[in-house]
Amino acid sequence: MGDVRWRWRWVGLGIAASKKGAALLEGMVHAGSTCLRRVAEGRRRSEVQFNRFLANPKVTVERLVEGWSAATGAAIGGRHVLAIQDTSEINFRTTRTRTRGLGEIGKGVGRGALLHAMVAVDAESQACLGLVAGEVWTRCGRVEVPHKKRPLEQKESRRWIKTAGAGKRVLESAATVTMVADREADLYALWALVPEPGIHVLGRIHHDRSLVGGGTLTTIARQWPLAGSQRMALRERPDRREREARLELRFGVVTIARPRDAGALELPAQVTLSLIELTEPDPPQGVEPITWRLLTTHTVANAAAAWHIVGWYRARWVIEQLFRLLKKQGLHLEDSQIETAERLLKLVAIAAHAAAITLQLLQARDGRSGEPASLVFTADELGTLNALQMQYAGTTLRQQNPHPWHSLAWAAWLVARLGGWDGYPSSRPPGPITLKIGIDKLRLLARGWGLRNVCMP
Ligand SMILES: [Mn+2]
Repeated sequence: MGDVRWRWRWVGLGIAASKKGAALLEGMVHAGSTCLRRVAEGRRRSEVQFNRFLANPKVTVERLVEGWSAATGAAIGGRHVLAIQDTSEINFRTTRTRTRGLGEIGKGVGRGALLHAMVAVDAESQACLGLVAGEVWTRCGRVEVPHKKRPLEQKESRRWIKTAGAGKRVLESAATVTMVADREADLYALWALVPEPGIHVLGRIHHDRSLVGGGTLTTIARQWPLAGSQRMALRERPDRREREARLELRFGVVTIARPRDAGALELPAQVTLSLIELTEPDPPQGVEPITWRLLTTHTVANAAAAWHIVGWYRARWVIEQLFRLLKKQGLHLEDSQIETAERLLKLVAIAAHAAAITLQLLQARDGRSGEPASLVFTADELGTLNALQMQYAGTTLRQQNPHPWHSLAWAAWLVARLGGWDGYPSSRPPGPITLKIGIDKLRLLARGWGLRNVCMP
C-alpha cells in the first residue's frame, strides 16, 4: 500500500512545476465564479470535518497547545524575546440545568474555560512572533483548603512557573528571553526558580514583601533620589479612561526575604532584584494617581534603561489584544454552541492559535511588523498566496499589492482580498473578521494546492 502511495507522490512531483495546478487554483479563486461558491461549500463541509476533529479522542488539548509553537521556535533565533503570559476567562452561556460540563469562573458568577497563554513578542519592534506555551482547563468543584495553606503544586498559580518552563524549551534559540507577567504572577517561587543565564523575569508587584536589611517593597523607593520624569499615554482599561500622565521614576536594588508561606521552604532564603517605581505626583482631580512597581532580574544601569524596561512591561498590551480578538472583536468564541466541555476546551486551544495569527496579520497590515510571511504560513500556503498574487495582479493599478514579496504585510494584503476586502488604499483597512475569513479560505485552498502533488485523476 505504502509503495503505491509513494508512486503516486512520485508521479505527482512531475507535474508539481506544471502550470495546471496554478491554473486550477486561479480558477478556484476567480472572483464571482462558481469556484468561490465551491470554497464556500468547502467551508460548510469543513465544518462537519471540524466537528469530527473535535470529537476525536486522539486530538487532545495538550497536543493542540503543543502545536501552537510549531512556527514560533524558528522565528525567534538570535532575538531578544518578550515571553508574555496571562490568563483569560472564557465565559460560555450556561444555565443551572445546562452546565455543558463547565466549572465556575470569576467569583462564581458564570461558567466557562480558562485560557493561560504565553506569547512571544520582539522586544524592539513589539511584533507578535506567535504563541509559545500555555494551558486550557475548566475547574471542577470548589477548593476547600485555604490558598495560603496549599503547596504550590495544588494551586492554579503554578501555571505561571510551568508555562515559563515550557517557554524556555521553545525559546531556546533566542539571544535573551524576558518573561513578562502581571501582578497575578508575583510569586516568590517564580522569582526564585525561573531566572537563569539568558532568561530574565519582569513583573509588577502584588505583595508588599519584607526586604533583607529592613523596609518593604512599597516604602523603600521613598529613600531613593528622583531619576527622571516622562509624560506617558495611558491606554483605556475597564477601570480607567485613556489619558496622559506625568510619571516620576525611581529605581534601585532590593533583596527580598523568603515569605513564610507553606511550600516556600525549599526555596532560597532571599532573591536580589531591581525595583523600578513610577508614581504620578500631579494626577487630574478626582483620579487615582498611577503607582507602578516593577520587579526585574535585569540590572538597571541608568534612567534610560529603566524607561526601556517599562516599555517592555507595557508590551503586555499584545496579549490583552489577543484575548480581546478571541472573545469580542473577531472570533466571538463565547458565542460557540458546542455542548461538551471537552470539545469546548479543544475549541479554545484552536481559537487561541487562530487569534494569534489574526493579530500577526493585523500588525503587518498596520506596518508594525517587518516579519516574513513564513512566520505564519506553511510552504503550501505560500504557494497558494503566490497564485493569488497572480490572480489579483490583473486588476487596476490602485489595487496592486504594495508590499515586498513574501513579507507578512504582502500576505496580509492577499488574505484580506480573499476575505472580501476590495484592496483600494482609500477603503477602510481590513478588520479581524475579514482576515479570519481570508485565513479559513486560504487553508481550504492550500489543502487543494498541497494535494496537487499527490492527487492524479
Ligand atoms: Mn492577568
